[in-house]
Amino acid sequence: MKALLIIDVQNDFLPGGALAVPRGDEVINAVNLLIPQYELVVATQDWHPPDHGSFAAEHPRRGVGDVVRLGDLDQVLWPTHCVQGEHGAELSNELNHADIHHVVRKGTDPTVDSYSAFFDNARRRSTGLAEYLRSRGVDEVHVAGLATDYCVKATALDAIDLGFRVVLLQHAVRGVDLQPGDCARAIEAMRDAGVEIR
Ligand code: VGL
Ligand code: ZN
Repeated sequence: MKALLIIDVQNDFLPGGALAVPRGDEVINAVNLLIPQYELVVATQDWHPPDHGSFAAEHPRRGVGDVVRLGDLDQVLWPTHCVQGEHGAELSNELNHADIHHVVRKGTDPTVDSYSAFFDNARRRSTGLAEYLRSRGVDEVHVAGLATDYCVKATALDAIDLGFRVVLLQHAVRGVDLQPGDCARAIEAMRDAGVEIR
């Protein structure tokens, strides 16, 4: 049984948002066309407290794109985005919400970022998504959404580690490309790990 994972199609990652992914809006129509092809559809929401440690505003003398230490991990600093309860954190209202069965929220701990839908970046806590999927007989996940080089990549790699078959739906993802080539490298890393690029 396969499930569709729709990663972070939230206002702040779309044009006009705080952390707009270039051409991020192009995934909306692609995802809406995919949804009816799946019996189980899960969406994720990046869901940060206002003082999240990934926000440049929390680090005096540092700016967006700088890398700092957060806990024991390297952390890219982002503009303030996807703050819990704010418009930027809402799933796009152009998405077909009626057929999304479950929503996973991540990034709630201010001391660690959480790119993957399964675990925080330090792997201290699970979101419960793997258990949710397994309890419904899911053995294959198809990944779409934003951003290819961050949350999509982390989710696909964790899904492989957790033993799922994983397909990246290339036409339905877009990435940040902070450094040119990041998205291409992310796709190669997913392919090398055993993700089917489709
Ligand atoms: C994401 C950067 C910061 C993502 C989330 O959804 O890929 N990227 N927070
Ligand atoms: Zn975030």
